[in-house]
Amino acid sequence: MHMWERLYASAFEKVKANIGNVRGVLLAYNTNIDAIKYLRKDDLETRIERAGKEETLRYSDELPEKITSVPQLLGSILWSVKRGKASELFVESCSTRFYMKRWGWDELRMGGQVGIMANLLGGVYGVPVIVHVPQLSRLQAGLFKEGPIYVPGVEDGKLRLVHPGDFKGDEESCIHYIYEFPRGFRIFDFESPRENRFIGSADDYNATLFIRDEFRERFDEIASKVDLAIMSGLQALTRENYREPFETIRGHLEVLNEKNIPAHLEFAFTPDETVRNEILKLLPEFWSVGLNEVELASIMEVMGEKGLAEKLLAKDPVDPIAVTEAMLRLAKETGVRRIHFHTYGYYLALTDYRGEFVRDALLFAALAAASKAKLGDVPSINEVVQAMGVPVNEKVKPVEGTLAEEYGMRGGIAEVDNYQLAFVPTKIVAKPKSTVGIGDTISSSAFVGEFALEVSF
Ligand code: 8BR
Ligand code: 8BR
Ligand code: GLC
Repeated sequence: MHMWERLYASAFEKVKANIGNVRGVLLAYNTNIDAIKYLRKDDLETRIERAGKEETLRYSDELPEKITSVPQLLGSILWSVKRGKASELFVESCSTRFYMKRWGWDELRMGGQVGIMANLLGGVYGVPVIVHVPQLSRLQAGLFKEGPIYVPGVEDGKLRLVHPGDFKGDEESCIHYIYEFPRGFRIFDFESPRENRFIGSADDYNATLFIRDEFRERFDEIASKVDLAIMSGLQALTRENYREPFETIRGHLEVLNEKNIPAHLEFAFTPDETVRNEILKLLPEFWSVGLNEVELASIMEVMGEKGLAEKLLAKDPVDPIAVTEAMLRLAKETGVRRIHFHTYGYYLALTDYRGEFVRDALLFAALAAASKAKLGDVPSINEVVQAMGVPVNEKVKPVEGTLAEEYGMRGGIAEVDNYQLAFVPTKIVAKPKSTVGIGDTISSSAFVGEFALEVSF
């Protein structure tokens, strides 16, 4: 059998056997509802004509900062389609929110890094999770899977953990409208080079990183129930509003570090450069960080590494030497102990510790990602096994060759500048159902999978 197929099979068995060792994972901060609409050419064209084609097309050249009108919404969708690139903007105007609501959706799905990871870790892997849900409406509660998924509440001065479905109360719904399009989607003279989505978020809580009282007042108690933490949701903050949430997060990280609880930051594209810089300053408090090529390039930019940033975006598949150099720069600058990079076709992890379990956790994550791409959701651990049938991406052969030549990599593991570099070629689903949330699936499976294997040693 092909070496990678063998490694895939054994990694899956090992992670599956050990994932139950994890006592609990804290997930904070962003949870929302994703209303997914699969775009149709005729429908979109008619809407653009009606809203005013000329004005709409202007926004397809340059994204607005936020959405305050229907032409801005439709133009931003076109911006994504034209480039095959993801983008996410806050929708401020009520009339545009109402327009999106009437336009409708094909599917309601759990959204936000926290929500997606909660359903995967708690609902599929059976790992207990405590989740931060800024607003828990009945609609939001209904999207949580069964399983050891908990939200904290305070009753008679006591902290109580309940499944979101048992939460008494009905708060607001934070809805993100996800407009998905396939590779080759044609509209007017444009054709999308790859599948992707545009997100318009009608959400007044996650965008400003609203943090619930239970998490402000009882964080110590909450943290004492977990082994690991994953944080995300800092991406929509701006230079005007980041200060207060950052202070709270810094406090949370202090508590986690005092208790020796490794915290992972799931990076997401952060358009505001000031906020990106502040995240960089916060990274030394994290054990681990997860990101893709666009996100790594955006960090290299604020670190003054423009040349590296350009190299990261120049080739497909992404040049692994540029990635490794960028990861080394980031690790040395911040002291973060683990950097997990994912891109279309392969993942890399740079760690200041060694062991095959790092690579094995990446392999497990790639199976979960293929399942998520194929079905839009990971329904059960059995579906993760099914992904074993998806072929390993042949296009990354040269990537593996380059790593072997440059760093003497063998079996996906090399030693680089006193760090371990782990590599895996991923399985790519030819016709994915949707693209949203695959990154979260990859990062959480790898981080928690790695810990499960490590503690079993
Ligand atoms: P991928 O689809 O390959 O991930 O790259 C598309 C990238 O577009 C996203 O990763 C993200 O970096 C970027 N993006 C997002 Br999301 N929002 C954006 C925005 N408001 N402006 C410009 N780029 C954005
Ligand atoms: P981000 O949204 O954070 O960029 O994560 C997306 C990741 O999903 C990519 O890095 C890639 O590894 C993975 N992915 C994509 Br996009 N399409 C996939 C597919 N069809 N099959 C498997 N993985 C995919
Ligand atoms: C962002 C979006 C959310 C989506 C998630 C997927 O957090 O706001 O709607 O579910 O990304 O990664």
